[in-house]
Amino acid sequence: MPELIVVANRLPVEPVYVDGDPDQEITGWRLAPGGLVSALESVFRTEEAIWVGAGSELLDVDHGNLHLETVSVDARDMHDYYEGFSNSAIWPLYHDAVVTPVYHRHQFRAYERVNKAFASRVAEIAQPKATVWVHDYQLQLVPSMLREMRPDLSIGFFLHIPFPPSALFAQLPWRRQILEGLLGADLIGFHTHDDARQFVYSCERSLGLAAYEGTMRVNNRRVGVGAFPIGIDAEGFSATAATPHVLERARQLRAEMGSPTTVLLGVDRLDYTKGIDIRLKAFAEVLQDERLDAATTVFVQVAVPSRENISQYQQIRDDIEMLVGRFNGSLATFGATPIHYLRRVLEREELIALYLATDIMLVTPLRDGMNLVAKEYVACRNDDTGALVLSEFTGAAQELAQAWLVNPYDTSGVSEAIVAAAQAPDDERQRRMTAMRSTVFATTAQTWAREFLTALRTGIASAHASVEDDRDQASIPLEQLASSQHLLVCVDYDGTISNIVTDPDAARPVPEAVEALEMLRDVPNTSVAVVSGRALDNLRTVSAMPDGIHLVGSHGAEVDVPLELDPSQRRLLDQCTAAASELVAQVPGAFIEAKPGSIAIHVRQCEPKAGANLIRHIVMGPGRYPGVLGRHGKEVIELSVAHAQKADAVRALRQRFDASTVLFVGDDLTDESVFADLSGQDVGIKVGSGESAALWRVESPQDVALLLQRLAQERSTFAV
Ligand code: ADQ
Repeated sequence: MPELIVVANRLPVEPVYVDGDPDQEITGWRLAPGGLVSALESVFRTEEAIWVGAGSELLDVDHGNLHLETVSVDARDMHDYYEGFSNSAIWPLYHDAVVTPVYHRHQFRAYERVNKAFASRVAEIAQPKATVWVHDYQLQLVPSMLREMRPDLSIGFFLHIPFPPSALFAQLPWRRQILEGLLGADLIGFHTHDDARQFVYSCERSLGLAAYEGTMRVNNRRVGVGAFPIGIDAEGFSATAATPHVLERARQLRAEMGSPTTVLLGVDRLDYTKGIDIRLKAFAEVLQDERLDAATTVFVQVAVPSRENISQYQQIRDDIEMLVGRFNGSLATFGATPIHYLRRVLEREELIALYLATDIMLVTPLRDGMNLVAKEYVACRNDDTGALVLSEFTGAAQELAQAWLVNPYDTSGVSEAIVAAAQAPDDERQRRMTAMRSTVFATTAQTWAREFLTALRTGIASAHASVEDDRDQASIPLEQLASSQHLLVCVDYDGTISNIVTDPDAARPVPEAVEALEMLRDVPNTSVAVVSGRALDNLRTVSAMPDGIHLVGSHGAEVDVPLELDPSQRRLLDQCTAAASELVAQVPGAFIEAKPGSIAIHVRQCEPKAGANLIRHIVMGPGRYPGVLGRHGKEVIELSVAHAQKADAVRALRQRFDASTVLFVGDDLTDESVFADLSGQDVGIKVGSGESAALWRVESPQDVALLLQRLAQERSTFAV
């Protein structure tokens, strides 16, 4: 297994000082709080890795299987990069601009410098061909910077926060740089398909790039884009929640709250995206309207201070504390304070005891990449009790559909959901919780990391991860082809597996397409053929196809062996050639390609009008000789005396191999005869634009190569 390097803004641990005083000596290290660390921590209990994060250069610590490496950043740059560009521009922009993002050029320059410092550090320490996994919005330029320094590395990027709609992203003055920075990765992961799609749309809009089945082509490289929803260490949370002292602590907590009938809970970083103020208002409404009893209902809000140097964070903290004071002032009675507000970090066991003491968990962000708190609460409810009120605008809502889902902008809706959850019959709550628990235990932090790293290392994302463009027609049924009994793969040559070039003899196949065809050739019960309008001899020379790949030339007249004309066909061909030569001689750029059973008159190098004119004269002249078949192609007309069509050749091959299914890929008019002839489980794919009888379509020979590679990989798997 190649070396694994995780790169994140922060290190996963923080120092513990004597007496908690940062001026005193460091006595040890503990896990730093936050979503990214809590997800990855459980992964590195089993896998060794290097973790690169910002910090003092003096640091040289190992933490279990993790070796820590630091990037030292100058204090001023750190401020402009972290509080500045990362958290005052990107964070609000990516969270639907719930507060107005601010764009300062000097902050972006600091962001570039710090990203460069991270990339350089990784380039310095990474072993050849190491796997590098870059995390989150603070380091979006690292993938391309690192690729430039170390093209041998395999680079993955994961965004822990949402990706904004393309119309919103477009306001970012450095949108190109950010997209190009990310596209330096081999695989870019998001929490949801929606996020992945938004990213693809922004690449289309700002860079003119297109994605096909979760892959983008960037400077001849393939970049995978997919959805990898993060999970938690569900077993770990559940096991701690089952220990007697944690259960006892949960009972104690409830007693300390005055043994209320209903306990509600919110646990968040103190952030304006988390919707803490909304749930406070909704809760207060419920008590004011006496839908729940103020004397027997308690709402606990635990909030960890976060990014306190940024003014909006000071503002949201003030707002929340004002609301808590105001509502408690009007709703409290002696011995019953409805809102308990704790601004601090809780130890893991205390947090879990609190989850257990809670009847209704409130998770109401205005926007959240995933939200791990919702999953932690569910994982802790070993007896299937409890209820979750969850914002639709979290990644978690896409998985935990059995929660009481709410629009956090609608205070009445949130308060109604609180009442509904409080009054729901036990069996309904249990049914919902059981379903959510099975999701949380099925997709954990470990499965998330494994899926992402496997996709990065193999280049194949699971069907579940890959983004399908929902505006596209149905995706190509690759699995159906991969699992067919005997598959015959036929591809046209020019414009299908080789790019169109001016000199026909210079048309070489896309190397990845050849590799894929070779791989398919080696899979049992699979036959492969290149079916071209070119003369067989010429096709053999130009394509240089490996042995075992069948070659069909002259539109199907030559299947693996050269064509032999009878004397009358020979005479007719000579007459056509003589007549066409006279016409061609008058038009600069036109030329004749002689083939065993035909001649092709090419006009692609002619002045367009003159070319079109020449074709008309050919059609009216030798094209009308009895026994001659005229066939139009792209800027070419072909006159043949041996009347084969590509469809005849494909039919013959199908019979010869007793193929159950045919895949045919082509771009030219002459390929239409095959598309029209396909049936049943066969698949026809047209390359490029224009009318076609093919049901599926891709854009270019590079797409064809990609498709063939996928097919080869899938069919090899089926064959095992
Ligand atoms: P965060 O915005 O930090 O994460 P979240 O996913 O909820 O949000 O993770 C917070 C973590 O911190 C949880 O593990 C929680 O238990 C812990 N935590 C919160 N408050 C705490 C407290 N007072 N005491 C102790 N622990 C506390 C970012 C994105 C999310 C995404 C994660 C992971 O914003 O959308 O889910 O990364 O990708």
